[in-house]
Amino acid sequence: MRTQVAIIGAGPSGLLLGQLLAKSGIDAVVLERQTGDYVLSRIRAGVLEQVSIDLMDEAGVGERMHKEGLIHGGFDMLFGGQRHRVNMNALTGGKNVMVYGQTELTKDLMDARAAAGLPTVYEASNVQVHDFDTTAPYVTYVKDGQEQRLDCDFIAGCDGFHGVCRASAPRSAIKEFEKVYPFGWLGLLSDTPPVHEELIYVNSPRGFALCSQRSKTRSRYYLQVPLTDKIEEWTDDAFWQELRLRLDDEANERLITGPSLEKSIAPLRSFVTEPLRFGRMFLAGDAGHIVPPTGAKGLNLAATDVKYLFNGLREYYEEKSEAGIDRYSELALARIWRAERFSWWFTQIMHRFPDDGPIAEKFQNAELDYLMHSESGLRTIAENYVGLPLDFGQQA
Ligand code: FAS
Ligand code: PHB
Repeated sequence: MRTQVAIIGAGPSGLLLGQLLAKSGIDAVVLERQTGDYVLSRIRAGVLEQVSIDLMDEAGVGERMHKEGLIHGGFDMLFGGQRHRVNMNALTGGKNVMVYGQTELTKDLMDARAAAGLPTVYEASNVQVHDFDTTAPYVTYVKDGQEQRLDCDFIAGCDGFHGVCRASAPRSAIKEFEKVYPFGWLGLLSDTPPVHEELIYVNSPRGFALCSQRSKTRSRYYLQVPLTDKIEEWTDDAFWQELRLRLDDEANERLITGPSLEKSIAPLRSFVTEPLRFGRMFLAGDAGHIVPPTGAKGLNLAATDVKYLFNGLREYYEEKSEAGIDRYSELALARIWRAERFSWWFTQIMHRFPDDGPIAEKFQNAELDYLMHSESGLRTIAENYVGLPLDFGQQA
């Protein structure tokens, strides 16, 4: 079998890239090791930047997102028993974010790909990437017990943090930067109405909490927990009880609890691979970087990687120019590092780091106090949270 672009991974990165390529008449085959249902069962991101919303529209899959997504002009930060609203809309000249679950976004992309009859091989096992340092790369995989080969012009490594593509890059050519945080996020999804119209980020003496949502009837909550915690130790009642201890009276009065639809603990890390290109193989999304979810950047960074990569591939096929693919890594990494920094910084000010001693808590309180009473402090949070412009920092 032959195609122009072999896409490894049917998560948001792979499916969005496949959709954009298809709309430009560029052939791609998506190889995914899991089933589609398994991919949809993973509960992850919830907040879209305008850049991601625009990309979904460019890919022609934005209809349900606009119908069901919730526009948020701000969010609350709760610490020291005080609630402060970050009015993103006012601080960024009218920008907002949209609450629309990654599961829904992935489903929209999956459905569009299937409706267009575009090739996706689910349950493709033992995917291997070959000769990506030549102009004739290829991919091998096993499907229904049969070894298959897919010849291509390019390989898009959209296979996430544990994928095969980054692992196949020559060690001498790759640099990895990593910071692992001394805690995880325990997430719970429930069919209960959200506790507030917008999100609430909490820094309480017992640790971080986040009150998020998926719709007017479905909520998503997170608690900072020690890395040693096991999900089976957390009953629903224990979760709700701990959440209540971290919220203020107003939220506690409004909180409606209910059975969990999903509960999981995710570790937090900052991770970046440099470069993101190895000959004819490119890394995009979690395959190339990971952010702590505090800044709601993971999915949005994946989307902008895909935008840069799609632009480069389209330029290659339409204008026979390699300028775009040559610049992919540099362009994507500039945006990635800005989002990594914001996600690290927002994690630092909103979580408890008991090992850093009491003075660290004093610094944190002083920083939060300053930020909430300074328009430029609030603006720095707002402009990073809504997402920096795609051309941020580029020469005028
Ligand atoms: P993904 O990991 O989503 O997709 C990669 C795909 O490649 C998967 O379907 C995988 O099965 C497949 N694959 C892997 N290896 C393969 C192989 N060898 N062959 C074929 N296929 C292979 N981001 C936020 O913004 N907010 C959040 O709250 C948030 N929570 C998260 C919680 C968890 C537990 C995790 C892991 C991530 C979370 N993220 C969050 C980040 C997440 O949303 C990612 O940024 C997003 O899934 C990135 O999408 P992809 O790059 O497509 O990677
Ligand atoms: C979510 O709704 O899953 C979510 C929202 C904002 C974050 C992280 C996760 O910062």
